[in-house]
Amino acid sequence: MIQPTLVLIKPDGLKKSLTGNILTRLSETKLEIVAAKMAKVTKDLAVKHYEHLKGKPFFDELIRYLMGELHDRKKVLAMVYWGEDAIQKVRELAGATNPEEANPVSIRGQYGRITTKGVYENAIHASTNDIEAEREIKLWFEPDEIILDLYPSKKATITSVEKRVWA
Ligand code: DAT
Ligand code: MG
Repeated sequence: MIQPTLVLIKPDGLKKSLTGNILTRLSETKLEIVAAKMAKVTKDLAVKHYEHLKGKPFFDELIRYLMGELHDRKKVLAMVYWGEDAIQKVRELAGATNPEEANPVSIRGQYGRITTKGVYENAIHASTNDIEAEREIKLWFEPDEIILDLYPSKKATITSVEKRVWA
């Protein structure tokens, strides 16, 4: 099945200069990158991204981790990979959630660690299924930031929106 998946290189991956290595590993999949940007992660975005983990003992620390507060890198590299079995291919390369249980040659097995506060710092996020991928892609990207029309979109006239423009 041809499908998209959301990939994030999380702040620990950026801080450890792993971007190139991780992108090289992901290129083994021969999937296409159809969207990419460096994104500042607000608390609201981090909480929405990990909303399925609300209530877990590590939740607050996980939000701080995704916001870059543990790594002095307040950003993530957000990308949409697209192609045949994209979700499973990227998950396989990423490895298990717990870096200690991940295959040692997977990205998380190679680069992940468990912090003293108990959060799995595992360098990369990858969607687990189609429903999650759609929710996450729509959370991180606007339709015009993606090269393909992945999901139905509509034209909207937005008035009185305040935003920064070049001075
Ligand atoms: P995944 O990122 O493999 O999809 P998830 O969605 O269950 O896993 O969890 C999101 C992140 O939360 C995960 O990448 C690391 C952290 N995490 C999950 N379970 C954890 C646990 N039991 N202890 C510490 N951190 C955990
Ligand atoms: Mg997940």
